Amino acid sequence: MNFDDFDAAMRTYEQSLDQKILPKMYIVARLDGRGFTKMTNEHFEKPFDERFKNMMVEVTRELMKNSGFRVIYGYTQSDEISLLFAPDENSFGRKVRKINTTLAGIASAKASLMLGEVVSLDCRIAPLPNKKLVEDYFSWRQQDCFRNALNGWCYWTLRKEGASRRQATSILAGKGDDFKNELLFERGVNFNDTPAWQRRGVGLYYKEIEREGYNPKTGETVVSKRNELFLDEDIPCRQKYRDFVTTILETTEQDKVGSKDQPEEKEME
Ligand SMILES: Nc1nc2c(ncn2[C@@H]2O[C@H](COP(=O)(O)OP(=O)(O)O)[C@@H](O)[C@H]2O)c(=O)[nH]1
Ligand SMILES: [Mg+2]
Repeated sequence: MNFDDFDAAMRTYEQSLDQKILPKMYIVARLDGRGFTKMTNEHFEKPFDERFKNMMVEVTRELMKNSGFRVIYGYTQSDEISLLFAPDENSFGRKVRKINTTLAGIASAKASLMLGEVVSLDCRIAPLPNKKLVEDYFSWRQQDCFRNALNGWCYWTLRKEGASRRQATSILAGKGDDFKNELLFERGVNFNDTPAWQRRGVGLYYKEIEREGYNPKTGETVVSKRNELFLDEDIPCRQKYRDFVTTILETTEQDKVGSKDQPEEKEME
């Protein structure tokens, strides 16, 4: 068999598990730290550490700016990151394998460099058929954030009071939000006053920002508009969060329509 035939025959096996995300499906990728319970216990304050959150923000930023995929919204809470792709993102023919491995590789490398030890994040994709499900997805992750934050605050408050792992877990088992809020309140913590990033997570998206610059040729100060990645540590919740996510998606879709009509505006981006 000549090499070309051999090559084609072998590639058939390699490509036998390849899947592509169907056209028109919205793509959301979620990365999650592997074994981060152990790693965070060793290096970070419990239940929350601003340094850990800042690290996850920097990993999100790296994925949004340097992965080669057009990501229009990044959301991070706890040890996870969700990325919403631009609807017309067709890189690598929307191959699941390429998206997962590229994103997991970049996130793992960035987090390892920041921590100074090898850590990894996995990646999975949710292809979502409509905007309502994109809203549902992000609302779901935000509700997960809220529940984990409330539970984490209770658990570590009890542990710091002297409760064992087992005792703290059994006190909280099967209890609702009211019980947990009350438990904290009795100990002088108003859960609603804890930082918003802990209860809601944080978002990153592009925003038009005006920058003042100096033109050395004319000696004038000029104002230019630039699309910059903006970190929002006070994102809304519930229905307002759903509307916020849809606005980001619809703005991207409208921009695309606008840029076809006015090609000169596209150059400004
Ligand atoms: N100490 C600390 N731990 C955190 C922080 N944010 C998230 N974590 C932990 O990260 C872990 C994430 O959960 P999960 O992905 O299910 O655990 P994994 O399978 O060990 O990665 C939980 O144990 C959280 O308590 C933080 O700010 N500080
Ligand atoms: Mg994890």
